[in-house]
Amino acid sequence: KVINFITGNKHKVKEAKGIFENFGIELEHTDLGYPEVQGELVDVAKFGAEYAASKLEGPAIVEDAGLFIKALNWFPGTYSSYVQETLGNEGILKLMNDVKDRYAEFRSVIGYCTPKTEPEVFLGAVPGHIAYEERGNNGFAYDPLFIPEGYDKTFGELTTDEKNEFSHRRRSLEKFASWLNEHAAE
Ligand code: ITT
Ligand code: NA
Repeated sequence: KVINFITGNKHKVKEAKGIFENFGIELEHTDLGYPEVQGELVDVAKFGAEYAASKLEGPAIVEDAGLFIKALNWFPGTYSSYVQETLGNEGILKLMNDVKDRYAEFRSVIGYCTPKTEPEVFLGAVPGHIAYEERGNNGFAYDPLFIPEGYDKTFGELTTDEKNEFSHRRRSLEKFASWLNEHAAE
């Protein structure tokens, strides 16, 4: 099976390719620049997938992801792209200065749609903590800040393969892959 992943983020493509190898799905990448409505991850993913499927005239997935920090009322959450480009990781660390409760989670929602069907969504999350400083050069964006539960390394210090074993993206894509293998007639 070949699935088209619509994203402007090449790091996501690399991770998704590694994950799909386990499920016999081949990934094609198209950077369509789909319009992103502001809102809940699920709604963004549904809208994006529907748009992509109709544009490409074929099955497509998109992903909307974000970092949700408990002590900041789950900020940056659905604003994660904008906040990464403006405040950046240094800005997040400043907001977390003196904050003891460092609980956070990464969330990923995959939206899947075909020209003939309604969009489906698949959710994945990974719990963890915000580090006190950026650590590691692997991964991207918020990875150097995020220490997954049960580890003492950040995602920035793990290899792509290690992150792919249990990341939010692994979890959402794995749900999608299982669903596809059960349902896909195309
Ligand atoms: P597309 O929407 O084109 O797929 P994007 O980079 O805008 O790419 P998102 O809106 O899903 O992706 O992500 C929101 C922000 O969270 C953005 O700054 C991402 O770089 C960041 N992000 C997403 N997944 C991440 C991960 O696994 N590790 C670190 N940062 C991540
Ligand atoms: Na985005």
